Amino acid sequence: MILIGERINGMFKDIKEAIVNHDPDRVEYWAKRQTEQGAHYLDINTGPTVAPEDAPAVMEWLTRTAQAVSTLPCCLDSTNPAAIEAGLKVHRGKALINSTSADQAKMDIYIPMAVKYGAALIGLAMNEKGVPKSAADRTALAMELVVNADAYGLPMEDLFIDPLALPANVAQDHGPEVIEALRQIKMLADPAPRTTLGLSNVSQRCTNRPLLNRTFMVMCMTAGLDSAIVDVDDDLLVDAAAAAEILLNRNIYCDAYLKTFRQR
Ligand code: THG
Repeated sequence: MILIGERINGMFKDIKEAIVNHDPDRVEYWAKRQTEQGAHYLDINTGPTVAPEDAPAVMEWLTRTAQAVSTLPCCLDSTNPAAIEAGLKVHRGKALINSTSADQAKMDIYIPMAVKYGAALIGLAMNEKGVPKSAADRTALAMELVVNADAYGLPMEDLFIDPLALPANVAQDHGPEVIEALRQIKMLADPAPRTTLGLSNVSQRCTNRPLLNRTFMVMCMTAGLDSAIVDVDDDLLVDAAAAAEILLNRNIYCDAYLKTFRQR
């Protein structure tokens, strides 16, 4: 299970303040902390309050600051192509672009960008009409992403399809559709594209968030979830990912599986 640490995001108050004050402390703290906790990528998102014209410089600063104290690659998370490219230009290693939708105009920007920089790319199962409800409609958009990735020469293992988790308190009926979409997406091509989710979406404004996050993660892993943007500060969530990998026979059993999962 590929864990993408969600914490370097201007949606969180401490990161928002770090950006405003140009103070690297909290960015460095979360880069180090998430690395120790077992993350494989650091999500980097400038957040909702940075002006579009400032987003490229902020993305560049966050990426440089995080990679100065962590060897992990970044998941560059923005709806602004200029911000993504600014991050890619200073990124060390193989980045993960987050994200394109299945709109043709967006795919025509982001897929060639991923190929040019040797980056992987998250493709969202949504388009200009929004997020579809049914698993079949999510999978149809996933197929658009697969076809376009193939046409532009992006390897399938570099395409991460996100069927989009929505909050259980307002979109409870989407939960089973996401799980079924994951199953279907893994059958779209051989080799199959990879899959991902913004896991914490599922529990926004819900009570007992960590319980919902952990439970949904394990359910989704059974259906073919390969990676997710998660709260790696939740030890029980990271442990559940390790345990699920053993039980799904995705990893060789050893008595120290919790420890070895975190060290990988
Ligand atoms: N798919 C993809 N990328 C994504 C998402 C997705 N990136 C952003 C988001 N969704 C995933 N990251 C988060 C990060 C934080 C939260 C949810 C998802 C979160 N934040 C608290 C909240 O909103 O209540 C903030 C709490 C605080 O301010 O302290 O839940 O789906 N590809």
